[in-house]
Amino acid sequence: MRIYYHDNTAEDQRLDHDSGVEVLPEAVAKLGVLAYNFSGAAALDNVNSLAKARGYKNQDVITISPASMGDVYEEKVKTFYKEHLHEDEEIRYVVEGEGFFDVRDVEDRWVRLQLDAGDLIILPAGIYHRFSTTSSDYIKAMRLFKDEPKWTPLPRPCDDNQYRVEYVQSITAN
Ligand code: KMT
Ligand code: NI
Repeated sequence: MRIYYHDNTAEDQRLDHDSGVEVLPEAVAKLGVLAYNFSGAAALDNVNSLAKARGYKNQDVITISPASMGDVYEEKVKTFYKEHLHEDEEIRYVVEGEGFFDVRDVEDRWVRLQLDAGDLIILPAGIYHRFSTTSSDYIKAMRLFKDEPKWTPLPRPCDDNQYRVEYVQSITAN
């Protein structure tokens, strides 16, 4: 996993957009974002233990690529890249391929987390974020959820949303 500030240029979202300024794991932890790497023989056991500990009983696997999605791929990729939040955690484990998760920091800058196979990310409820495939156009990811998936993306702005308000309080309190 690499973490850096996005360069904020508007070219193809699938490019690296690396500003050259690295962001430390501790800095993203302060945003409530948790990142892990589970690889090797025990990887799936580790993912399952984490899921269990957080009360996630269900999972599915999504493959995002032109081969698996056909004509709707381009459209889906654009949709994932629209800034939004959720009222629940978003947990993703990269099984194969790679992807970018961009999250807003306290100064509203985009922090980009480039995830590779074995990387797992937990985004807290209420954080503004977006997702993109990379120039490889391929990711296979496990999505963990409790009962019914609550993945409805609420587009920015939704600053008065209760989960947003609580999230902002949680990161400004420390
Ligand atoms: C999301 O919510 O943006 C996604 O699920 C993206 C695909 S999972 C790598
Ligand atoms: Ni999301």
